[in-house]
Amino acid sequence: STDREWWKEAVVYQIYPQSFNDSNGDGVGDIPGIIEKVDYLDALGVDVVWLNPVYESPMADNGYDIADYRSIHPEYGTVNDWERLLEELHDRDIRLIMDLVVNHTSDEHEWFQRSRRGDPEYEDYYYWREGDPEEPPNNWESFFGGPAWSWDDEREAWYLHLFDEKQPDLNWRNPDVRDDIFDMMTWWLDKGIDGFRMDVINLISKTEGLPDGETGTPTIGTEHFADGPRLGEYLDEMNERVLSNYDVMTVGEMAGGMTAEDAEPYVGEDGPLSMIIHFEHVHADVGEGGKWDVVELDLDELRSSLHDWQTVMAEDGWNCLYLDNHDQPRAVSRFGDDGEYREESAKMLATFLFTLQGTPFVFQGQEIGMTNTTFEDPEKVRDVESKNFLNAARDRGESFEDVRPLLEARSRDNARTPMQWDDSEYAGFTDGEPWIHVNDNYTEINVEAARADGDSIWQYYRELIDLREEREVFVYGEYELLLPDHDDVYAYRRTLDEEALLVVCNFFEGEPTVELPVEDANLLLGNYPDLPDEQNDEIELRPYEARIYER
Ligand code: ISL
Ligand code: CA
Repeated sequence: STDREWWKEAVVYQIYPQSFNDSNGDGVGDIPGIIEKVDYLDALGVDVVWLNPVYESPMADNGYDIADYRSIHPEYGTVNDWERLLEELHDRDIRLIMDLVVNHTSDEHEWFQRSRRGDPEYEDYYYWREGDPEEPPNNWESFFGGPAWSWDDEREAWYLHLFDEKQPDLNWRNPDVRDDIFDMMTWWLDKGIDGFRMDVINLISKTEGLPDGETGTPTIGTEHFADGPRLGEYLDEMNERVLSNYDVMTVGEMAGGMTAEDAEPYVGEDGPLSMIIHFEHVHADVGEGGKWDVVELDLDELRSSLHDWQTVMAEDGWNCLYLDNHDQPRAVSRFGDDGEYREESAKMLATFLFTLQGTPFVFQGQEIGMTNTTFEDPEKVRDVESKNFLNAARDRGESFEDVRPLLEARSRDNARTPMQWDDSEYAGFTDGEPWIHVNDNYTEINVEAARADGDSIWQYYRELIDLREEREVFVYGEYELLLPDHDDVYAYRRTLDEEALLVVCNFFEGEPTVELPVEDANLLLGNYPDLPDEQNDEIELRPYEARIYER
């Protein structure tokens, strides 16, 4: 809906701390490294930083396995460093939202340690099941492959983990668990943060009795742990006891197949969440077999998903607009062209990201068109999900070379190679040996080069950020789909009182001609330097061309 809120007008920049900037040469990005770059964020013009987890962690899943919610991972710095970061951001009017990971903890968290010992205060903090150590309690699968249960020798029982075995699921049915989580959230909010991005928040309620799931789906059991029966109740309680006491932005990540219609109760005026990270549109190049089933981009699927979210959220709710994040391959490589048309297609994707209704999220490196990487050697693979996938393939008798194209298309490591700052060794990310390889293209694709070039992707992002700040129609304008069935082009109108925008994006290399009412309109921004000299309602689009007209 179009009620005014600061977070609707904001542009969010996502920082993956491990890969952003290393200040001390140990090869791992850190908080002092981020502080060195706050002026960079200010120059880009973003309003909010979403920081991926920086809490103490054994790093089985790069920080999504938290051992202590109230401390900073030593490799990233100290609580003092974190406080300095918050201050430096706030000094520049940039807000900070933290990652809230409360579907699970690390198995090294004190709660789990005490739970596995059978400490009466904590014994019910997780999902434990006794039984035959050879046979898991049900057939649920982990999102990272393999069974969702592991046997614990100490407690002599099974425990549930929807992700890695080092990420046991918290039992939200236990009111003490909720009390502890809500206290922890309050503790962070009282430090002055501006909100949370909530990790897989729709997995916190499971079907009573934990029944077997239907077989033949990519992650067996999903219907029993995604959008579970008490999800709404838990989120409302969180809102009432914690969130409603602050003016915050809350972004809920919802795994599984959440649709706009499903999302409605959680967002909107009285909902606990400002917006939802869903996965519908990023499935437009995913086949029925799930993530590793790589298919060609289906523009119709991408468009109809986004169109649906645009329409439903306009009534009540708000959209989170993203193409890239730390779990997704680079958008320019999957939805654009990371070869000949890298610049054009990255700008086209940015055009549509910034002109739909919602809050745009930019993932580090996206603003310079960073691309997917290559894995010449299995030793280069870092991510737990990719490693499991590779091991499972090998167990089936496939070789590394067999699955290498899939890793290069889909591994989460594609998003996690170091930020490319300049063309010096290791792209200026570190003076040491980076924890993950740097993409070979850093000599060409880097921040320094992009800022020096007046026509770069980086400058284009700057312009979009400025335009969005200057013209309310970008934020609050009503959305209306045009050319609904076009095979190659996504076009729409945005209107707010007297202001109107018309956006047209060519998603492919072809050069279609489309008919749109632009004769009396001005070209506000486009991704080709030269303007077409003759303006009428027939537009001949060039490869990956994007235009924003205003009337
Ligand atoms: O990334 C995925 C598939 O490649 C998803 O299954 C992903 O794991 C899911 O979207 C949840 O993601 C979030 O929670 C995970 C963590 O590994 C991700 O980095 C995080 O974004 C578990 O905490
Ligand atoms: Ca470091």
